[in-house]
Amino acid sequence: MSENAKQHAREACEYDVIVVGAGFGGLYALHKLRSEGYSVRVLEAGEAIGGTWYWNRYPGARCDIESFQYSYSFSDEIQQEWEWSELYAAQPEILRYINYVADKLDLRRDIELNTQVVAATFDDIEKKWHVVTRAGELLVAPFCVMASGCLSVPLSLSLKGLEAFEGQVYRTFNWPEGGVDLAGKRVGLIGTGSSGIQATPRLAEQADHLTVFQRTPNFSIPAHNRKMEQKYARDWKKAYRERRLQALETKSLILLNAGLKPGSAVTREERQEEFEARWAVGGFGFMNMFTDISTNKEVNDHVAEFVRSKIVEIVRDPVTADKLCPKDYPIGSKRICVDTDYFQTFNRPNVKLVDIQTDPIVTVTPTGVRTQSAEHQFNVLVLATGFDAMTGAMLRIDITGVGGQKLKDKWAEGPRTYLGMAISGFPNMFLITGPGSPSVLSNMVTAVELHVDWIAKCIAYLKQNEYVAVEAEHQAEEKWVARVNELGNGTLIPKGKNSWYMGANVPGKPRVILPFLGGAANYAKICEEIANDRYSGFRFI
Ligand code: NA7
Repeated sequence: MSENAKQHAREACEYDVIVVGAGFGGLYALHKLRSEGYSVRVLEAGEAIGGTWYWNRYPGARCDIESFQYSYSFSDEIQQEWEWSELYAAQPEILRYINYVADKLDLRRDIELNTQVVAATFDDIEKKWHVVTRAGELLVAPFCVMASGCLSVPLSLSLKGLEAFEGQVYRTFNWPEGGVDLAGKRVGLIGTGSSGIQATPRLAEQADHLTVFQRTPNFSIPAHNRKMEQKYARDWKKAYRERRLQALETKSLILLNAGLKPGSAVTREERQEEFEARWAVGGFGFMNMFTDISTNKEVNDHVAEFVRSKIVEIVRDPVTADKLCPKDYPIGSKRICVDTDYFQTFNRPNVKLVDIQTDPIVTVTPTGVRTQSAEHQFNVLVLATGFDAMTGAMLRIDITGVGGQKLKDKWAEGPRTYLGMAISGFPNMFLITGPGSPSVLSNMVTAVELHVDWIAKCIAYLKQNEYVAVEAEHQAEEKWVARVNELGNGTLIPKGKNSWYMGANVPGKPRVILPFLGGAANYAKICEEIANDRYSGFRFI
């Protein structure tokens, strides 16, 4: 460390823990670690708290896990007090909930907004992280908790001609607060992932005309969202404790009435009946009806065929219906979508689908988009083109570990973590829902609680034993990475098309399986066993 840096460090603000990000993960980390007596500072790039739910305020933004489950479980008072108005809450309601929690737990006093972390360097002599913000502020702490999100770095789409477009360009990731008046406007939407699929029906209602540019059609299951029924809410609140415990036993940390049989063990007719029943209920339960949908190609093909038959049934124009049918990748290998009236929207007279696989975009023009075969005129372009998932937020910070090792070098061939929570060579840095953990394949709110609780316990163990640092061992990390790859390769996920699960949506990003596919309940047990085994695979200093 240079003399200059040492001088800065002396002037810096010192805390026990620095938390990066004030979304679900960072807020719970603050609450938990502060209640254990540590001084905690949360640094948040946005001008308000909420993370994903602060930024993604596009029309139609909504959670696709039921809100009774996609909410904190650590406080019974909170889960009893808060009232959800719909089965699947929309973004404004989730953001209100997050703010209510922050106020109730008096979290704001330890959060610095408008504070983007640009660098973090481990001082191996002091055993402390030196964290630098964009404004040049330096904060020092022995522990760093990275709650920077899995889908928080949007892809900057390099579309030829975009800068010359004379209308407005909006990104779903950063939709203007207060909304956009689309009345009388011709809108072009690029991207048909979850964001595009949720936005499509709302944009179509508001705009004069909507053109959806689709590169890869997506599988989407109807949400069948509805206003919260009193009885449903009462039942949940009464049974909350046991239902939360049951959810912890599932592979996604979500109660989805998961089927216990493999699809391969029943006849095609029985499967068909189950497909219909699950489609009628809607949501992610559809993908959990059989145990082998993500591993057995024949079963997977059958499920995919059923969803295509539904698309063809819903969409009246057979050419559009055919374009909307995903045909060349397994269902579930790309993140499945849950929608409200997505396919139905293509029956509206003011909505058009352009398949850019067969009719590619040539350029954006000042007045619209030119594809190979046509000129499309727009006043507004909406980009819903996705994120640098799971590693983007870590890698945009200049993170330096022991011996000057850069995280971006260490992860050049793909992320390497132990349990998705720790990185060898980067002591005292913890990741919340990092790559190598089930993370995005599970209920993220429960997943962050599990990680934060584990981290708090690990720090307590370190303190009790008078250590100053904890680090994943290289060997343990190697074995974990191999296990994550092996589990992933045993599924159909690597066959996904441009899937962000594999980093395949980002040009030049290494193609590796990012989440742990062994199931979240199994994963939680492994983490617990490791903790009980005096943190095997970790080295304490
Ligand atoms: P996604 O799911 O990554 O979707 C991005 C969409 O944008 C997808 O349809 C992409 O097509 C499309 N895309 C990306 N780049 C381009 C270019 N260059 N040209 C045309 N189309 C493009 O992101 P979302 O925001 O919808 O959802 C992210 C997660 O948030 C979601 O999974 C939930 O967990 C919540 P592609 O499929 O790559 O061909």
